[in-house]
Amino acid sequence: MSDKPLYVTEPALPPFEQFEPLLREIWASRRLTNGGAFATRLETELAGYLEAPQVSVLANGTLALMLALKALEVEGEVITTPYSFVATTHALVWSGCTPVFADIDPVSLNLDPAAVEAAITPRTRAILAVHVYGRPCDTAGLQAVADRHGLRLIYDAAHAFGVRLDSGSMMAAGDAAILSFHATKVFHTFEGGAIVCRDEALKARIDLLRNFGFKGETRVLATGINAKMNELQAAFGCLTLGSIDGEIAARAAIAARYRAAFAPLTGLRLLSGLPGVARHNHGYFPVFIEAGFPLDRDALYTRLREQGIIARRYFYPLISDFDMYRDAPGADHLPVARRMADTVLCLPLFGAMDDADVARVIDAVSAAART
Ligand code: T4K
Repeated sequence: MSDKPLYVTEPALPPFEQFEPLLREIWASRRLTNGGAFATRLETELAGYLEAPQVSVLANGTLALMLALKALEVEGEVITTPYSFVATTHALVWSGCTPVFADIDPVSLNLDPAAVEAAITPRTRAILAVHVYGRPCDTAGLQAVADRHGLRLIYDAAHAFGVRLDSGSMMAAGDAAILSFHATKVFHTFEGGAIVCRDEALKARIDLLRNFGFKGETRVLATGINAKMNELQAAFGCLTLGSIDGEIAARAAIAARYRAAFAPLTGLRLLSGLPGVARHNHGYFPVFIEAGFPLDRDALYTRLREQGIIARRYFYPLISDFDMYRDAPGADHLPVARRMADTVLCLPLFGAMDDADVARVIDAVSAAART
């Protein structure tokens, strides 16, 4: 059996020869960034693929969050989830907002609309929800809360690329959604991100903000930032968008093998599918190590690591447990999120895993279950 490290993910990479002609095009054009041809093409192609009217490609997902908040003029308190990657909350603070944590729903693992409504104060201006692991939020429930209280609703859809709903595009909900195209994501551009929205004027504002606020050569209309996607990133995205459905299908097949192998194990809980999801993207494979499993979560994490299987505890600790957020409103009462964070383990899942890799994970977890 191989002892090479098996990481939680591995970026999908096309054969290098396929990238080379695109590199040559960039070299020939000498246009490296600032709204080049590949960035423009990627926006058009993503709009088609994601069924999203307006797409702005950006340098990364964190800047996408910051720009969405800025473009929508969000200030004051923003209700958000503690069960996410820390960038979700960091972006709020970088944007001058005050994060307020609300608990998550135990099934979707996303913000519970009732908990959001209970956390609203006269200072609340927006909701920043996350489709964690690509599992859709209760978008109707959250929109109803936002509408009742006149709040902006932004989705951190960093994990949700390629998820399809029976009802249509996952990207249609809220005022805007952001995506991450980081190397660890199902669809990636090394680093990268995007904001998706319906409103043409909002896209125009985002495009202004991502380039320092410049309108033409001499006018600066807003305090923008540099959040542009460069041509290398964009060309890579144009190339790999063509193979993304294959990547997702390969992941789906591995996830199905995991589910079949792990379903009989006592104390290892798999997530149930959510109604209305036509296609999941299998960006992550979280399992929850509960009473009845012979090892606790951290012991299983260590056991797998000793065998070169580098699973990850996404998302532990809760964001609200990091020092800078401990005293934030809501941080002291998040029982559902805490239970999930304390029991979760994300197993390796990526399209290039071969049969032996998959068997290695299944065998290691099954052996631990017999400890
Ligand atoms: N919102 C949400 C909900 C997010 O999850 C994220 C990012 C963001 C916002 C912010 O988006 P970005 O600004 O990042 O675009 C990783 C990623 O850095 C981060 O993008 C991601 N979420 C988060 C969930 O995971 P780490 O610190 O766990 O990454 P790292 O370097 O430990 O990588 C994990 C494994 O992946 C490695 O053990 C090996 C493999 N790997 C990683 C990289 C970078 C590779 O094989 N090749 C690589 O190039 O944060």
